[in-house]
Amino acid sequence: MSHGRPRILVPGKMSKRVLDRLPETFDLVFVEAADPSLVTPEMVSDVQGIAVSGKLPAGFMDAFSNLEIIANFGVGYDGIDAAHAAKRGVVVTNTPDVLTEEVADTAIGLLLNTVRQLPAAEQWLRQGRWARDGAFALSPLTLRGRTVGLYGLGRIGLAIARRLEAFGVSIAYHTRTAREGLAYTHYPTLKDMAEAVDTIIVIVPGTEATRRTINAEVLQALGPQGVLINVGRGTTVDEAALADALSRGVIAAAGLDVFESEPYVPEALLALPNVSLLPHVGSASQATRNEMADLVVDNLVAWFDTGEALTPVEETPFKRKSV
Ligand code: NAP
Ligand code: 8YV
Repeated sequence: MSHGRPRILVPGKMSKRVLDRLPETFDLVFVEAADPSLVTPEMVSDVQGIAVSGKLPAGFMDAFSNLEIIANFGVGYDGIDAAHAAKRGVVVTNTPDVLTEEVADTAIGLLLNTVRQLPAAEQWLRQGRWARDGAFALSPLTLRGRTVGLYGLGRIGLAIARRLEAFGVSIAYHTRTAREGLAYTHYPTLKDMAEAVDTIIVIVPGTEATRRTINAEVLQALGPQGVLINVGRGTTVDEAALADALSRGVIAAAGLDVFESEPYVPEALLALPNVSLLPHVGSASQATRNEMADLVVDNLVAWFDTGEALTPVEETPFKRKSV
């Protein structure tokens, strides 16, 4: 260990603000990716913390003998094997709350883009077609009179629901546990909710339990006026089933900010006119990304200063052993 300052490893890409702030408190070391074959003998015992944006598999954690903390840039930590970290006594932190309102704003924007075809309308104008060919076609869909089912009603889901109230739509949700004190209808199963609503917004974490749960059966239940919005994780949607449903009119339209194999988007989805696509920009304003970056760094500083992380994930509610 050098200079008595904890050594933090950054595998792969990381926010510039995190990289600017970390050297105030820590010694830094970098590898191109979270690949155990890139770990040098010095890193094995020197590295006490990792700051990561993206994937960090169990095998990479196991390469370090004195690892204490993994600070994830993002509230979703599906890229990190948190159960394995828990077994090893390594704390994992994420960035809840600071991005909630931004992601909820994005979800509403994507919903309106999808239902009212606003990106296509702008293209019509930019391509000179308004002057040449006349008015853009009326949108077959409207938000008016819709019933929106939120798949997930946590921090971000609730912020989306609060915004939807102002739009005058009916609101329902599916989670494993009903939330008390809310007027929204709770459905204990996703299929039952899909049958009852005409719009689903996915905002659950990407876990084994949510994996490909938006499948052919659920899309069939959503129906021909159905709209699917996904701002959670791409793994929650069976993308082949979705492309098939969109191409055959099983549902009407979809708006997607997240994909199973980012940054790659299935050709079958790119080819469809009734999909609005965004490149995972839910939290992507400078202001919100700055707050996320600060929380990554502040978690590491708090851990080594006070022995407690600010926002540990539920699997790793640990305190530091030696402060
Ligand atoms: P959160 O507060 O933990 O909420 C998660 C919600 O999902 C809870 O209502 C939870 O309710 C529900 N849920 C979890 N597992 C479920 C299951 N198997 N079946 C049904 N419901 C389930 O998380 P959050 O802060 O709102 O963030 C949610 C997710 O959004 C993140 O994990 C991340 O993947 C995604 N996200 C995306 C972007 C973006 O840029 N597009 C940005 C930020 C976050 P129960 O536990 O009662 O089931
Ligand atoms: C980020 C996100 O884009 O917080 C999350 O879970 O999906 C987004 O805010 C991502 O984590 C940064 O790579």
